[in-house]
Amino acid sequence: MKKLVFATNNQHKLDEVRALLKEAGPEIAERYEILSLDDIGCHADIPENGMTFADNALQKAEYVKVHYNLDCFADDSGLEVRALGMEPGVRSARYADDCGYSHDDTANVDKLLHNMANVKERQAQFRAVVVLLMDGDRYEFEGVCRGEIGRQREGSKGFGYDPIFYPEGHSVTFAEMSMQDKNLISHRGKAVRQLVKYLASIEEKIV
Ligand code: ITT
Repeated sequence: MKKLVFATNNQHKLDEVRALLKEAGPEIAERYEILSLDDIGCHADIPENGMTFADNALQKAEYVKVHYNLDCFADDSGLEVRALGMEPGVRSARYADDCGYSHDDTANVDKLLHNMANVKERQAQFRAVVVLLMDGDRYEFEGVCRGEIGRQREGSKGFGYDPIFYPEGHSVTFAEMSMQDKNLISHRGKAVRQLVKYLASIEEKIV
């Protein structure tokens, strides 16, 4: 079984990605073991100060590669709101902290709802960029999920901005959906399915 580290401190991301790999079928799930940062004894607050999602995902993956010499991947993601000039974007996790240090989902959602209070145009999208560093090569996969920002929180599942995000064509928020239903349409689901497809193609070459 090949070990692949997912360089994240976010347990929700880890759960979503493990579910996506499991759904991909036994030929993938039985060939790859997804390790968390905890599993490899990494408790660092990995720096992510890039200008783009791709920069940050690479920074996180490279940290693991450099310090642990293990094949790994990382996800950097966030919410882009059209009326706010695509903010909070790469600052999504630390939106409510002007200094950009603390990560507080409740404060982030409060700030976004406040900034959108008088805004009619509610279009937004989640974006996820996944960078894989494996066998000396680097690969990048991206997923976008369009939708709208609600006027109040609905639902209690998921994390981050899930309670205020209505994916296009749905009348419920991500926080009202099961993880499986969210994964079918989400930014991360789209990016990780490409990653899985790539991992499957390598196995096809080896077998
Ligand atoms: P790691 O860096 O350790 O992976 P993180 O939560 O800090 O975990 P990011 O730096 O990529 O992750 O920030 C992503 C933020 O964007 C996240 O904290 C949420 O606020 C928001 N976000 C991303 N994907 C989301 C999703 O599927 N649902 C809700 N909010 C999401």
